[in-house]
Amino acid sequence: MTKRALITGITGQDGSYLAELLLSKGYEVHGLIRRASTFNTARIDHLYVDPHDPAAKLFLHYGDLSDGSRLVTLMSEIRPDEVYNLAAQSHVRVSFDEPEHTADTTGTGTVRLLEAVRLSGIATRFYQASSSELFGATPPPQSETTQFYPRSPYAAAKLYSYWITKNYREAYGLYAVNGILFNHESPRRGETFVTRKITRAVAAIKAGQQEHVYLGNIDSIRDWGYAAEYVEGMWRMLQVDEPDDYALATGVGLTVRDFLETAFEHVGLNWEDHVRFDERYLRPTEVDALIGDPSKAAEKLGWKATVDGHELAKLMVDADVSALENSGRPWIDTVKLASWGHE
Ligand code: NAP
Ligand code: F7E
Repeated sequence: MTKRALITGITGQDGSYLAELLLSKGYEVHGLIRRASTFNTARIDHLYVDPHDPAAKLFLHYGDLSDGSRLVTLMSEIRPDEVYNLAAQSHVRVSFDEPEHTADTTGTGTVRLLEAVRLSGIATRFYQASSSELFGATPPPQSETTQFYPRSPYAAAKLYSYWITKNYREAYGLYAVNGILFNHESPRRGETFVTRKITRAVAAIKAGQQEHVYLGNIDSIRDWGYAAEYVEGMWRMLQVDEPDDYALATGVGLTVRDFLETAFEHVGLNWEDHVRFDERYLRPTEVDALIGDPSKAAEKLGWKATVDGHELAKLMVDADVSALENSGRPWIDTVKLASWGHE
């Protein structure tokens, strides 16, 4: 029987890789997309097949996490076996500017979707995109049992989503899990997250199109992995018998400064010649260090990150350099990860 999945946030970085993964596994994939005045499907355009074609396996539906009745309708129409809730206002710095909107989508949006699942009465497995931002001020290493201490409106909204997911599991017996994912990046990463901002700047500086890039705090530490590997972990979380929560991470932390050094060196440049400070990129409260302990995922799911932060920096620089040279689109980098066995 063909399995059916619903992905919210399918137009985002993770949604696009997850859609690729599930299609490669033979799933029928349904994605929630927001109506916008310009197209917002660039990351998944390469997967699109006209729905009139009998071979079509990807179907897109307009909707929004702020619109609960639409979510109820979609759940009963699609009747998915698996729901992946990846949609969110996901930018930490922006959440300080738009705290209420962030609470509504990143927080309350989750309970709207969980209610739609519950009311549908369908035996759906539910994945919630939780975040290492939950740990915030608690020092590393961080794992599933580490105390949460959110440091932004984004993290506070994700904290609500984490607990409401757990509560629906305990209260209603839903198969609902939290994937507590540490930072994961790729050539498809949004352009205003620090890694992609850096790798795009490296490409532009190398091409002589700009001289400087302006950044905020470059002393913070993050555990950066490759997004294409992390969606495999999400899928594995929904394949085990009992629902549980898992952290996904590489286990290694780098400073933003380390990432800068590797990215600039990769094209023969010295980062110190090109990086300037701008206080507008500082956050009112910063998360100083996130380094995950992924041993539970390794033991129970057989999941392990294979790409480290340095490799990731080089891979992203290469994609942005080649995108600039060829006017290509960096998100069409259909991933070949032989180790996962889903070519
Ligand atoms: P992303 O690239 O920012 O994608 C976010 C997705 O959510 C986009 O498809 C966006 O649609 C959609 N969205 C935003 N608001 C929505 C709303 N109100 N209704 C419906 N859809 C909405 O994020 P990502 O990096 O792929 O991350 C996926 C999820 O994992 C997010 O929940 C994020 O918070 C979480 N997470 C990410 C990381 C990471 O390092 N990447 C780590 C931990 C957790 P548009 O394209 O229309 O804007
Ligand atoms: O910042 C510093 C910044 O915005 C990383 C999201 O996917 O991962 C992500 O959140 C670090 C921070 O990611 C700039 O202060 C310096 O210390 O790339 P980021 P994030 O805040 O870690 C978590 C796990 C999520 O869940 C989120 O959804 O870099 N930094 N200068 C900067 N950051 C940005 N964006 N821009 C700068 O100019």
